[in-house]
Amino acid sequence: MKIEAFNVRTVLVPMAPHRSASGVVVSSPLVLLTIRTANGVEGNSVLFTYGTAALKPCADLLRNLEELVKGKELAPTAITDELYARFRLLGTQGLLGMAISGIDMALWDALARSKQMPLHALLGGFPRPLKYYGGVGFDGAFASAKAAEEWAKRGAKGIKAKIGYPTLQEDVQVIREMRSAMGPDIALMVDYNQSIDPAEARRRLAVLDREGLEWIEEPVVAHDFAALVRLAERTTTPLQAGENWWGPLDFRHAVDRGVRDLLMADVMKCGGVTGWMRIAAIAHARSISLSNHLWPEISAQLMMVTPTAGWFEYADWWNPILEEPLIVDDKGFVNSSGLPGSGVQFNEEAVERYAT
Ligand code: SMN
Ligand code: MG
Repeated sequence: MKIEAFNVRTVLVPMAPHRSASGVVVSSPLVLLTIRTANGVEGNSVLFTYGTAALKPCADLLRNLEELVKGKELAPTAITDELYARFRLLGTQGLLGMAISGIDMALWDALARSKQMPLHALLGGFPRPLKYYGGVGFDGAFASAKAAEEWAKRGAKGIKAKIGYPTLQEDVQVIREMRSAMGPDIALMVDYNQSIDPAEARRRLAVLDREGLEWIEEPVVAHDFAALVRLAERTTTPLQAGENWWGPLDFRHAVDRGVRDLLMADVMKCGGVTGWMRIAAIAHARSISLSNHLWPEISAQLMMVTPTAGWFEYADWWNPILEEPLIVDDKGFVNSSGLPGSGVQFNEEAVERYAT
């Protein structure tokens, strides 16, 4: 089955502003990639550029990569490895890493659809329910508590707050008000989004350690593995990291360096399905829990075949452009839609409405 063409579109999906200590997302700028094969099977993927500045460059890059993939057999792993090898001189982080991951996701989607199987089944797994947590923005104690209460009402088993406020006292206040709004039985995670330096992190984490948190995420810049290891040595609460690492080699470097509490992979940065499966093997060999970062539909497929799968991060931001978004039950679990492929089927009317 040969690859025939790419179709690359861009949309801006409206959403309630989502703040973090490292910036605010006011709408989702998405590049939608569809790869068509010669016998008519298509595969889709979504790339999220965080802000609009990178939206068109990312789409252009994908269009320019089409000629390297067109005419090849639909063999996702082989094509992805070839693309990484082809760009050794330029480097495969940033937009290029996102583009290759997006191509990989769309190729795997097409392959699973061609076999009429959900992706998890193609990868050898069962459709099992995944325990999820919902996210709360960097909106201060009052709004964070309100949002936590809403997630709790929906049945979420965990809730993650953005922190990294100007003072430690504000971080603690957000945590305590959320805790009193959501009750004692739901897990509470916090995410600094890389916003403090190692010395400040040492000071803050020593205090947060007494708050009964499920994890503390990305306190310092994502690639400062040495600082993460030093912090983990002093902190009882597990540290979470990985959403900004660029593929299996970054994960290997982090784990080799001693970053070993909890891992989180972002399927658009880590090399798509191909990268994820290799990272899942690293996590498995070390008995480290692996979670997803966003990309709910395809990540659910991958978490179902991840031996050390941990908490599932759920978000509904991109639901407006999907035909069948992931199903969330009121018991705190997400379930696969059972669609063939990765679960990413575009709602064409919505795509037209939000086109840029
Ligand atoms: C995150 C970052 C930016 C946008 C959405 C979510 C994040 C997370 O760090 O862990 O969910
Ligand atoms: Mg995060």
